[in-house]
Amino acid sequence: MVWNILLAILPLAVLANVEMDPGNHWSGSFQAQPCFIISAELTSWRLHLVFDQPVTSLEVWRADIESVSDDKTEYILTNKQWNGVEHVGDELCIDFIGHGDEQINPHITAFIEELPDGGTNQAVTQAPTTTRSLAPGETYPPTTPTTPLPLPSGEGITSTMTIKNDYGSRFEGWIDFDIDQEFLSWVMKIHFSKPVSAIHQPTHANVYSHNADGTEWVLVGNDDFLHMKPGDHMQIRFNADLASGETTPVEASALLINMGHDNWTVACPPNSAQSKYNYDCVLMESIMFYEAQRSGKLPDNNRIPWRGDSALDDHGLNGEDLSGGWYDAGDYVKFNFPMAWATVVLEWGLLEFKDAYEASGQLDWMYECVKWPLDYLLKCHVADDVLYAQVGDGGKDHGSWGRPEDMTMQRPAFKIDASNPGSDLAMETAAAFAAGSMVFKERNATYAATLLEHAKTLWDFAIQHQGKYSSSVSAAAGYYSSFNITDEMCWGSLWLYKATGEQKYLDEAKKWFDPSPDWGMSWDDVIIGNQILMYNLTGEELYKQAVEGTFTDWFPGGSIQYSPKGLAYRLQWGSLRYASNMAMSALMAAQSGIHPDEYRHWAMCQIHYALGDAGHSFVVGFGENPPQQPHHRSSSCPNPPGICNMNVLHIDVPNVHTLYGALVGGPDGSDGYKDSRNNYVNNEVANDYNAGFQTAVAGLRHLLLTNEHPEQTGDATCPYT
Ligand SMILES: *[C@@H]1O[C@H](CO)[C@@H](O)[C@H](O)[C@H]1NC(C)=O
Ligand SMILES: *[C@@H]1O[C@H](CO)[C@@H](O)[C@H](O)[C@H]1NC(C)=O
Ligand SMILES: *[C@@H]1O[C@H](CO)[C@@H](O)[C@H](O)[C@H]1NC(C)=O
Ligand SMILES: *[C@@H]1O[C@H](CO)[C@@H](O)[C@H](O)[C@H]1NC(C)=O
Ligand SMILES: [Ca+2]
Repeated sequence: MVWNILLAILPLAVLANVEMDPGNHWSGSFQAQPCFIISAELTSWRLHLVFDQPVTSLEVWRADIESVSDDKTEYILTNKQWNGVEHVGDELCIDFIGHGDEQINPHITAFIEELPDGGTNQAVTQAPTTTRSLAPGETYPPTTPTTPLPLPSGEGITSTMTIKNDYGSRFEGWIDFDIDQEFLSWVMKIHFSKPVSAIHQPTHANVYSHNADGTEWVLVGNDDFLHMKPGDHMQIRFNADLASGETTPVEASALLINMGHDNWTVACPPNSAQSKYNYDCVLMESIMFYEAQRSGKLPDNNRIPWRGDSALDDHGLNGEDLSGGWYDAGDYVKFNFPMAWATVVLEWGLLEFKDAYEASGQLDWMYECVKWPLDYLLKCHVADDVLYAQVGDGGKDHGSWGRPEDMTMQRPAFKIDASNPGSDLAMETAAAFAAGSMVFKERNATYAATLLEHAKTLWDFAIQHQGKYSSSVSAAAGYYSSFNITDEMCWGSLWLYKATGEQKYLDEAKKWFDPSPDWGMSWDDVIIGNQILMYNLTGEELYKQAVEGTFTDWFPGGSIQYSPKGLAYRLQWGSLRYASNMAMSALMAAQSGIHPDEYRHWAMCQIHYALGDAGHSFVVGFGENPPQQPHHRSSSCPNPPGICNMNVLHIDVPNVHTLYGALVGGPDGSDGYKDSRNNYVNNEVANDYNAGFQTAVAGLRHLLLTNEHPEQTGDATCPYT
């Protein structure tokens, strides 16, 4: 059912009026969605809904109900934690369902206290529309295509229709279901004994499609019964017209199909090396995690059955094609800074530990893994000194929950250029290209040459126009604000030097080199990476001392806190990411002969903590008792066309699809961890979380091949002391 919303405002009116079309309500209930264009910066808000008749209860998901007037004509809603901050120009839409004691169709006025004049409404300039504007990221089925799309045939619950009112050529039917399993979103197939030409206003559902003769109809459940448990009962009521010339009696049988099940599983390759953890499996799954993050047109060999093409229309300010790349984390913004960083770190692993990818059977997949972001980053480099930095708006994106394939929100693109520089981003991207040119040198020389060419021009751009990208791209500042360009200036130059051997790059790197102990390797901090590369490329003792200084600080006895079970705990947000990045760095340092036994042993313990040493796995789909509810939109969504919206975030059920290979954020400093989807501090996943982790696992796999793994050479006891 599409429902109409009519939004009107008088020229001098101070309130946004939201009027309901009579088609938008059913017995005792109605739906509405006021939308506001934000005209002042907000950090929190209170939304008033004023009705001209009592509304006995209200269901709302994107706000909390703070208070209700005694006569139930005014509700005050307050923001959720995640949508309190709204910027000028943002659109804020709040869906709700109201219930009354009887037939109800109220006139509604909505205003936000903090906005001048209560807020004006974007839709005021539009004529009344026949479809409601969707909440960002939310989708509704198209209007009744005549050929039903293929649906998962799966078993379901069957029932038959009872005719409650018989009008001859028209009837009111009720269908009851006793729920015997946990449902997350559903579709219903109804088979009528005579052709039906229309179904009107089904309760709790929308008409999705029907076959040509009108004997098979498909309804898609709406929010009302999104989540059901064994013992629940659901009744669907609707009016239907029989095809012309037909009259009752008519019978119908119905099948209710749970869209919240996905039986897809991936089998691990055998643990041929017989190590404590099956690294081959982790490598395979981690690469699959990156495949699940893909934006754009998916290739024919896509291995993630629940992902499809998405965001094909991503484009730059002059229409440049910016489709492709990876979605950042549990969301759908493409943040190039961490994306480029993750690409370099994965490439570094492929360069250094290629034998590991080969032995695990993942080498071809790994080349495709790094080529995916490289192809996108090349598209972003539209001119020598113009580089796109981001596609998508963090505020809009994070305020919605749904599938990327269904996204309807605007996805603006942001760039850096000579007058709005970003040397950190340009250098990180140059590093990704330079490392990529080495990765692809033998496999595809043309591609490698293209990458190197772009690396060089970006490096020039970064040198000539210095500045922080997040000062130029405010859209990125709230999410991936850059602290300091110094380290990326060195890092980009070192990768250019490694790729070309040209002295000018090494000279430049030395200007920016920082020998102090690194806070912790991450998308914004590559100081330890510089120390390792600098030592490896020059062999000079002072750089080795810098590496040692960093690890002295990180090893037990240094300044880093350790959890009781031995995790080097840097920060609450993504604790495993810092530990894994430093483990990766320690393995790289060991490759250059810096305390190989100790560094490898320490690194192994950090990685094994994530793989299961802490009592369970922190890698989705891997090992013992892994996370089931990563904070990740696409894997949490029911199968289409089942609805997926913000409610899914808060329902305590496992993600519908297994996000194989994703490393979740990790525990707190006392090894505490809660596997909950709305726990984005400990249970989000991200491209940058997996990169150092995957490279470290490749490093450990490499060591097994060269007989240098701690399990082979000596002490493999964890925690490391
Ligand atoms: C999926 O799994 C459920 C529960 O384990 C099972 O009943 C059903 O037959 C499976 N469906 C398919 C299509 O394999
Ligand atoms: C090399 O890469 C380019 C760019 O992706 C591609 O078009 C071409 O087919 C590749 N060539 C080979 C031999 O794989
Ligand atoms: C950036 O880092 C360098 C050393 O790496 C330091 O000298 C400089 O003060 C830092 N700048 C800021 C703004 O923190
Ligand atoms: C640099 O790293 C390579 C491995 O990539 C290693 O073979 C070489 O010995 C290292 N050089 C130094 C000076 O550590
Ligand atoms: Ca930095």
